[in-house]
Amino acid sequence: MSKPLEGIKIIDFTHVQAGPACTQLLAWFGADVIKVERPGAGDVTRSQLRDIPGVDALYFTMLNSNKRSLTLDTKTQDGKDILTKLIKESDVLVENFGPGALDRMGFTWEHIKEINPGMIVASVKGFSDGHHYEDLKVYENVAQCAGGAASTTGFDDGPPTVSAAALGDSNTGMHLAIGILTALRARDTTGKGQKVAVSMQDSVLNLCRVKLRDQQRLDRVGYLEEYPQYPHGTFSDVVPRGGNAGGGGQPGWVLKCKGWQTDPNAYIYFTIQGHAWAPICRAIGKEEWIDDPAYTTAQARQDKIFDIFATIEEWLKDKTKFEAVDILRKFDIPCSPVLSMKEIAADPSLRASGTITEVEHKERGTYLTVGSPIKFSDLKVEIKGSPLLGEHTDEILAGLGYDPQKIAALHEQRVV
Ligand code: CAO
Repeated sequence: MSKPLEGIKIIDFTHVQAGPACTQLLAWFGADVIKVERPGAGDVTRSQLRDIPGVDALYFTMLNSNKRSLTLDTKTQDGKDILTKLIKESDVLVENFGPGALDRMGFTWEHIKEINPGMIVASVKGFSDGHHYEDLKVYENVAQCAGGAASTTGFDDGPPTVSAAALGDSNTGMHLAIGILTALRARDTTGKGQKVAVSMQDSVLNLCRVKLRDQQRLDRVGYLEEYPQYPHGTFSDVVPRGGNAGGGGQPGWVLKCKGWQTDPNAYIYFTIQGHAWAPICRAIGKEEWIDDPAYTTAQARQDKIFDIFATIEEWLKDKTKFEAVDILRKFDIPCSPVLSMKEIAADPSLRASGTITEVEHKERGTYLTVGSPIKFSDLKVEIKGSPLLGEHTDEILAGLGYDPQKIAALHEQRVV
């Protein structure tokens, strides 16, 4: 089966997580992604957090599948010549170097455009161009703090908290992938490439837009009724940390189940949907609440929402999280067990859908990774192992017209 992005050639100058997550996605969908890495070392994640000595770390393998690897020292003249040849025949260059690094290498946007007017240059930076922090290097948690996620995550009596989800890294990579596909579509009609830039701060903020909604509501009315601080606590003039509150119009919380004393994940997330109040009362054996005016409306329930959650926890006391969800699903109640990574790794449904998948790697054997979360009716996304450092250097150079003697000399001089 041919893949939709077949024929698109991408120079992948990315490292760590934000950029690699973007190019990996495009490689899954058929693009020829050439990962350019420094000879000898490569992407720092090859050696970070290793679990097997001398073998590419999972950090690398899980973000660089389906790519080819070319080693190249782009600070040498030969390296610059090779990169220039590659730019001439590629469609996209993706990079997430520190600010200004590509320019310092001699490959400014103006210069790349001269080499190939159809080229799309896609960049991830911590902050957007012209921002007062534009010179800063940025990692995941820095972005979560700058994008409004940390100040609004965690509990009211605790410090700002970062999420385990890669809101700054992989999320920014996903935004960049959308930008690249949009620029490719534009090029189909104009024939011209363009620069696509995504900042990690902006991408985090894009996912935190409901918190900006809340800031404006707070400014206007002085309280936020869906937060645990309402109505018994106090609000300042900034959006508070909402703990595990639902955040939308449906109150929710993480509730203890049987075994919570010893199992850190013996919990469910329970949502009280307004129109599902009667089924909830039936499910937990509190039929008397169905028509009690003290409980019938969401507004009436608000000041006792934590007493209601405590009653549900009492009902959950003798049920595991899985048993509880099996009962609640029959009442159409939005809920889920809190799943550990161990449970997710073994989940038969995630295996069947390919969202959790086993991949072969030349040196490490089989490992688990997260497959495509995007499912297509006409494309089966096949996840292949990540390349070894420089695995495809010779074939890529040969494709650019270098003969075996020249390739050997480039190795000798450590250009590749
Ligand atoms: N050949 C020669 N030189 C190379 C090279 C190659 N193949 N690949 C990279 N380099 C050079 C760069 O040109 C740069 O050189 P100068 O600074 O001398 O011009 C140098 O390597 C360092 O690059 P860097 O600034 O990207 O690397 P760093 O480890 O200091 O910083 C990071 C890492 C992630 C903080 C920074 O790249 C960054 O802020 N990137 C943008 C934001 C981002 O994507 N962050 C998310 C990372 S995922 O958590």
